[in-house]
Amino acid sequence: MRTLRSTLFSIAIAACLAGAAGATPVVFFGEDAGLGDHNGKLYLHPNADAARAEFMSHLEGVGTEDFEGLTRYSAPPLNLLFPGAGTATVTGGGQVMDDRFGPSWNTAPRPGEEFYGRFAVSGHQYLGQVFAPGFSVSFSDPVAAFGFYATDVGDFSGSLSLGLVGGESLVVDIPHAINGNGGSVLYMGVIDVESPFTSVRFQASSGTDVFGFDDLTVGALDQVDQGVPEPGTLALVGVGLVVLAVARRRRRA
Ligand SMILES: [Ca+2]
Ligand SMILES: [Ca+2]
Ligand SMILES: [Ca+2]
Repeated sequence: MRTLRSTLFSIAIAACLAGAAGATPVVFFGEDAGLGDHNGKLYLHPNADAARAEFMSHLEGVGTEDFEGLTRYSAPPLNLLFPGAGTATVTGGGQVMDDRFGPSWNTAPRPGEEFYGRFAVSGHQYLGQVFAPGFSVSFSDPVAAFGFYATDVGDFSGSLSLGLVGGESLVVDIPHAINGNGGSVLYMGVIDVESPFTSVRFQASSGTDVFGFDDLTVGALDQVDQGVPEPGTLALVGVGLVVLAVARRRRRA
């Protein structure tokens, strides 16, 4: 109990400091538990979809990369175009996968349309075989919004977080399950109108997890509406999310 209380206290202090610095991004997050590796693709993921819908409701005219138009097995660096926000370069590991097939070194068809818990959320193609820490995206111009679906995050110990680089660089916790079922689906979106960022970089506390990503959305500052909650409210929402994550991790422990 002592640990939880001091953790919450630290979080509250951190939230206040973040609020004072005016650099708190708005975070939209939802996660649906997977069926386990080798048990097929999770087609219904209402929590993740709800987070995406809320994130997208604050954006207008943004582009989303669904990986359907890219050549199967092409690998980073990948150059992507996001209308109204410029170009983006994906670097790091992974390859464009089709979930009806395995990766380039094992192209046998996958009847369950999942490969060790990873699959496309839209269509059949996605950025797969991404090993921790994940990948980085650098933008041609500063952006204020970034969102993505990820599959198979957290079926090992270790947590994944997202660094926003440029402006006021900071790391945003991704409150995903730890040691959960393989094949989970999560959505996370961040909007930071006060501190647009020039790149995002995933960071992992452990190197054993492998992920899939799909439907990357990027928004410039002028594509974000003015209805985004004030940072004060946000700090509270952030505390709520972290408290939930802490409680969940404690339950698992
Ligand atoms: Ca896709
Ligand atoms: Ca897995
Ligand atoms: Ca995984």
